[in-house]
Amino acid sequence: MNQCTATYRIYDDKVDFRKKAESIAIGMTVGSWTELPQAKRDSMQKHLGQVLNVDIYETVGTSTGTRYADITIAYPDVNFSHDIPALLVTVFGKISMDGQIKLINLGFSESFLSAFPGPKFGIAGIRQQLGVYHRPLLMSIFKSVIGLNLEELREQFYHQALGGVDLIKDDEILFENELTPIEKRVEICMKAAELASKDTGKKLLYAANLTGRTSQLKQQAIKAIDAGANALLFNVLAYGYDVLHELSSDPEITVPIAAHPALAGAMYPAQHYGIAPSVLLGQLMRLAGADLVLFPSPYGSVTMPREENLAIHHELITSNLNIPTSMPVPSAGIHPGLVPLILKDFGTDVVINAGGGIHGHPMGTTAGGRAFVQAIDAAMSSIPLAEYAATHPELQSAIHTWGGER
Ligand code: 1AE
Repeated sequence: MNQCTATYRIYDDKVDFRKKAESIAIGMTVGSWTELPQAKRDSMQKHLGQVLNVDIYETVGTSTGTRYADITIAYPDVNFSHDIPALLVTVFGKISMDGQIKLINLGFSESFLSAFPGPKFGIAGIRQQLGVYHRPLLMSIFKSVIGLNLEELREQFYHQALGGVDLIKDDEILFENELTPIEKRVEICMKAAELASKDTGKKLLYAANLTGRTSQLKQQAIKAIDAGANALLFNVLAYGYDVLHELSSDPEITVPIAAHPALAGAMYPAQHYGIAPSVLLGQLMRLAGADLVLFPSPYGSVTMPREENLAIHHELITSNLNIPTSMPVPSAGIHPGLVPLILKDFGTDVVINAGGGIHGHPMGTTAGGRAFVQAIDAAMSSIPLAEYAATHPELQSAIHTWGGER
C-alpha cells in the first residue's frame, strides 16, 4: 500500500506511548474507530493510519521532560492529495497543538514523490550555470540596501562582484519598491556583473528577491527573467512550501531558486514543539524544489546546533530521495576564518555565504570578497590560513578582524 510516514518525538512523564501512538494513527485518519459498526470499519480500513514503531526513552530519577518516545505512523496516500499542504495537515495538523510533540522526520511514498520534480537545477545545475565544478561556491549578500537608489545599488553590486564571488543575493528584506523595482535592479546589476567579469573572469548568479502578493509572483518572476535575472531568492516559509513548488515546477521559471529560511526560528528551536530543522529546511525545501537552501550555520551569529545542521545537509543531498539535490548554504556570521571548518563539515558541495563578513572587511567590500576567495584557495590546497595570509593581505586583514582558522 502507498503510504507516507511521519516520525514524532513526544515528551510526556506518564502517558502510555503505545496507546498514544494508536490514538494518533486513528485520530489523524479515520477519527473514532471502535465505536463504528463492523461494515463501516471494513470500508474505512484503507484509510486507517498504522503505528510502525514506538521507541521509548526514559531516564529514571531525572527532571520532568526527560521521558519521551519516537513514534512513527504510516498515513495511507489515499487520504490526501499529492501536495505539501495536504501532507502537513494530515501528519501534523491538529496534533501539532496537542502537548509536547515535535515532527522529526517524514517518509515519502513513490507515488507521493511522483508529484514533485524537485529542484530544477540543484547542485549539478548550479555548478553548470557557473562553470565551477570542484570547489565550494561563494555568495555575497547585499546589505543596508533599503532606501538606496539604482545607482547606489549598482555600486554595491559591482564591488561585491569584483571581489570574485560566484553568487550575489538580495537581502531578504528588500521588497518590491519604487526606487529599485525588480526588473530595473536586475538590469543594472547584470550589467555590473558583466563589467566585473572582465576583471574576475568569473560568471555570476544574481538572486533577486521575489516578493509581493502570491497572485503576482509568477508575473514578477517572469519580469525579472525577461530583464536578465539568472536566479531568484524566495522567502519560502512566509508564503508556504506549495508556492515554492508552484514556482519551481513552472516551465517558464527557468532560473535557480534560493530558499531563504526567514521565519524558521518560529518553528524549529523549541525542544518539545514544532518541526525539526532537517524536515523544515531539509526535506520539505528540497521536495518543494529549492535549488539552494540557506540555513543558520553552527558557527556564526544565528546559530543552530551542529548535529541539526548536519541533518539538514543530509536531507538536501541524500540519494534516498529520487529527486535532484539542493545546494546547502550554511549562513549568518560567516567570515573567512571559518572556511576550513565549513569544508570539513559540509564538503565542497556548499555555498559559503556572507554579508557582514564581506562588507565589514576593513579594506572594503571587494577586499572582503577576495579574502574569502583566498581562504577557499588555501583550504582547497590544504594550506593553513595563517600561512596563506602571510602573502595575501585581504585574508590577513580578515583574520585579524574576525579570527583565524578554528
Ligand atoms: C540565515 C540567513 C542569513 C542571512 O540571510 C544573512 O543576511 C546573513 O548575513 P550575515 O552574513 O550574518 O551578515
